Amino acid sequence: MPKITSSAHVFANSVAILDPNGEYTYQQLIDASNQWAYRFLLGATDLDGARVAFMVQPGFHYVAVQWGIWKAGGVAVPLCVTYPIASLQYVLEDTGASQVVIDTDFQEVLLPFVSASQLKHHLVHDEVTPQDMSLPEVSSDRPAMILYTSGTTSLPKGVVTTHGNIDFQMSCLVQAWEWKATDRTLCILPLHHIHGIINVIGCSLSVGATCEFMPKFNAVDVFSRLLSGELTVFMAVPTIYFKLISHWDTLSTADQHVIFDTLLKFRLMVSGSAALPVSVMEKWHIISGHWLLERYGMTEIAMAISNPFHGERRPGHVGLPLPGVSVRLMGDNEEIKEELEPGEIQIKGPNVFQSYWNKPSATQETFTEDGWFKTGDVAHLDGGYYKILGRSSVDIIKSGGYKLSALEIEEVLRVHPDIEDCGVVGLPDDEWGEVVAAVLVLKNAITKEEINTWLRARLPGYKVPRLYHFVEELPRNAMGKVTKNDLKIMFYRGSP
Ligand code: MCA
Ligand code: AMP
Repeated sequence: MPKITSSAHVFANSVAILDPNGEYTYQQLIDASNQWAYRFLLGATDLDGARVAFMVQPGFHYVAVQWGIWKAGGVAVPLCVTYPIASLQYVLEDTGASQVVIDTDFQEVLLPFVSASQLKHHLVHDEVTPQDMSLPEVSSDRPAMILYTSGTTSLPKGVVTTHGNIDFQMSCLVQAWEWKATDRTLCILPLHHIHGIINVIGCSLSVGATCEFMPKFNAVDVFSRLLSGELTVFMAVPTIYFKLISHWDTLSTADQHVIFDTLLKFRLMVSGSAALPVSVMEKWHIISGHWLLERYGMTEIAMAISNPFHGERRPGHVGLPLPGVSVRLMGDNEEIKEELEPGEIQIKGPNVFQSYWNKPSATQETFTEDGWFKTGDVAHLDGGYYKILGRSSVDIIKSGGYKLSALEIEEVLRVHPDIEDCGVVGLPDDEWGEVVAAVLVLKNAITKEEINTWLRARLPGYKVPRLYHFVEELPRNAMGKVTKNDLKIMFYRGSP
């Protein structure tokens, strides 16, 4: 059985979860996840790696379903709660999910497809008769989870991690950041990505701490929870810190003092998923007295590099390798880079994923012959601390902490009957890190609003371009390839 689910017995009577519906102990989590496991098993002894997808609001039921899938020997596939049906259908079909769990709020979007495709489905709030069965032994090398990540291919790839990967990813952070049973954290992140799943929920519940859920980010509500004086650990992406800072700027000096005094009592505040601007780190220090701990991760490896819990947290740097994780910087000519020389970050260790789902050649291409995972991120070492310098692909965009593929957005835009051709780029932005911008060649006149309405039925909101520029022809190099830097320049000159 996965370690996080078995260690829960030690903390049986402690509060595990607080969500908008109430407070739940670890014992309640154990009982509910056992019942989910029995429901998934449908009389079988082991799901043997069958994929179970779930579209469940962040909170107690989300965790109970996730643990239930793991206990039954299945592979958990969390679905993004803001995906339109086209994106949900892609994940369900790509994973070949055999069962789906649907929360009340998502029946309208998911149920018609699930019923039409005759997928076995469970509604979170269905009345079921409690059962008692034995559960399978699930070894640590078996797949546990598939998360979808965008990359340099047009369609997102499923990243398969094993129970062993997940156990290590959590225990490594528990050790590095000194998680304790007395901790209490607030989860405001989406639960189809590592940041929320491993760093926030996984770490807190693996040590017997309490995890509070706020299903939708809102600066006013987050400040009110931070000010409760009950929380000890907070984790977010830079965009969230930016939004909190913007709200703080509107408050009275008296309120700002109260915030400082309360936030100072936190044990740890972390930023990650995208580069933390030095200005945000400095402003947050003024607001809270904390130097944010910045760390570096990726869906395929979870966390790999982190500023220290004790010691210098260096602005603009992501820190040092985490315990048990090996990091090297590799040059174009297969030479390991020294201090201040840029190279690709490559990673080895028990944190590294098993494979891309059903994509053996993509899996093989992403590892070196001697087994290092190639991240595609470029960094240099500066006095022992890693500093991220950029990415090897212009087609990857980081916006609000989400990794987006320009190629995926282009593919969808090209399907539009009034669009002849297009090029998508990421433009630097103080709040979002980057914003998605599209240059379009039109066949017929169409407005930005019409394009966005059409796109929102096909892509989640965070992948939809914020800026458009219309041209007669896309700029190309001698090889006929669209020159993305020229596209970026069009926006700096101003969009019509
Ligand atoms: C939402 N909007 C965006 C984005 N997201 N615009 C540009 N880029 C985005 N990424 C737009 C919406 O479409 C909407 O526009 C408006 O912003 C408000 O939307 P809403 O959803 O209400 O935004 P929000 O709630 O303010 O969301 C901001 C957010 C969210 C909380 C920062 O983006 C978020 O939760 N980001 C975290 C992502 C994350 O966890 N990444 C981790 C993956 P309109 O009003 O026009 O409709 S990376 C990872 O896991 C690795 C391992 C790692 O290192 O951590
Ligand atoms: P994802 O695969 O969605 O998890 O995104 C992983 C990518 O986010 C990495 O490959 C980096 O490009 C980026 N990233 C994560 N943390 C940081 C950070 N602290 N600074 C800069 N980039 C980061």
